[in-house]
Amino acid sequence: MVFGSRLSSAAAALTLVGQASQALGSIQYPVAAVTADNYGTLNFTEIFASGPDMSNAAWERGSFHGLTTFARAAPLRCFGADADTPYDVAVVGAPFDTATSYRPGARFGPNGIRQGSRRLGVERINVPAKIRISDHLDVVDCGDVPMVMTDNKVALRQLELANAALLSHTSLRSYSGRSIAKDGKFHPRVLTLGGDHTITLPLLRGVAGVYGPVSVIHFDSHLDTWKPKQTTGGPWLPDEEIPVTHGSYFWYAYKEGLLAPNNANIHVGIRGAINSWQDYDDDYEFGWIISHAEDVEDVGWKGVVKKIRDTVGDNPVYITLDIDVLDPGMAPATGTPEIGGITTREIKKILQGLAGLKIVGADIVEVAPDEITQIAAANIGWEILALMAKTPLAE
Ligand SMILES: [Mn+2]
Repeated sequence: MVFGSRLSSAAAALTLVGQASQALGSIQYPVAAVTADNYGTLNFTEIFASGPDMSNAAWERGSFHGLTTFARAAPLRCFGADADTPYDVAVVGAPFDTATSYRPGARFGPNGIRQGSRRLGVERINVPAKIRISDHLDVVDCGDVPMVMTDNKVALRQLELANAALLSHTSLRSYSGRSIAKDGKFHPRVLTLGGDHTITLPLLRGVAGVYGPVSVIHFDSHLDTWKPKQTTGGPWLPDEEIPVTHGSYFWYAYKEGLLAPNNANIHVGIRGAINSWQDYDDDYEFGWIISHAEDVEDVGWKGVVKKIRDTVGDNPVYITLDIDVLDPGMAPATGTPEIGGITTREIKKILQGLAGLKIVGADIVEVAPDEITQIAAANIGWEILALMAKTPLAE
């Protein structure tokens, strides 16, 4: 009997589909009017000339259709035909995960984060931050940097060159006052979507090249200042020749002089296990202050914000955020998850508390995406763009 009733409802459904097809068949479509622009985006302007706004601009910004760029930013061929088009912020993907120590998958991070950003928009209002990013910044999405998976040195060099190319431009907008860049020009900012955390090393080389050593605000459950590890047995390599990983890139950054001196760099959300207290001594020696995840409980987000601001002062600031700073209940899809993390509501409050700092660049890393994690990462990216919008890069 059950089988029989299924058959009859299937037959009814077929009839409805048939009627719908007939109805659609009576509509006259001026198909010849559909054109594609340089991005391959369909242009319905002529069809809907007197109807709803279906121009390219609206088409690209749909929340579930059109091109998937970060927060509906305009797509730009930043390394090709549009290389001379000015912008204020370039969002770019770094699909790289071959220097991770545990779970890979962050090569899928950039497009996962873009997917997670579809209900956001650079033209939408961030209510608690009281800002519309597009009122202050022209944000573009450059797509992803090609990074080979067969040789990490080559891959990281590819990213370094691409990042330097973006940073070398003059930004669309300028600010009153003197630029904080070494060459006195106003440069665009780059928000990089990772990728495992190793990518931060070539990205720091880029901003340090433009601004000099930067104060880093590092959101993570791990220190990432580990000295390069020798393999057992000889012959020993010089430290500089040991391949960089997602846990040692800050050691290289310190050795290369990319970090602001006098312990003006801060880790936030730290809680990972260590092998020896020597790791903490080394970390301090390499220029860092630590705020543990428990601080959010002990001194509240305001206390954490105060500690961050006291540490970085008026320096140029680079933000790097490992999604594992969040609790795995809110961001499970990451390389090295640690329980007892910060909540999405807390990270928003902390980031909003950094308004006015001179944010010269940022990255979000270690997203080996699932839907929950990519939505969290996307919202964090949107908050960082709002911060940039509140941050003139002038003295
Ligand atoms: Mn990390």
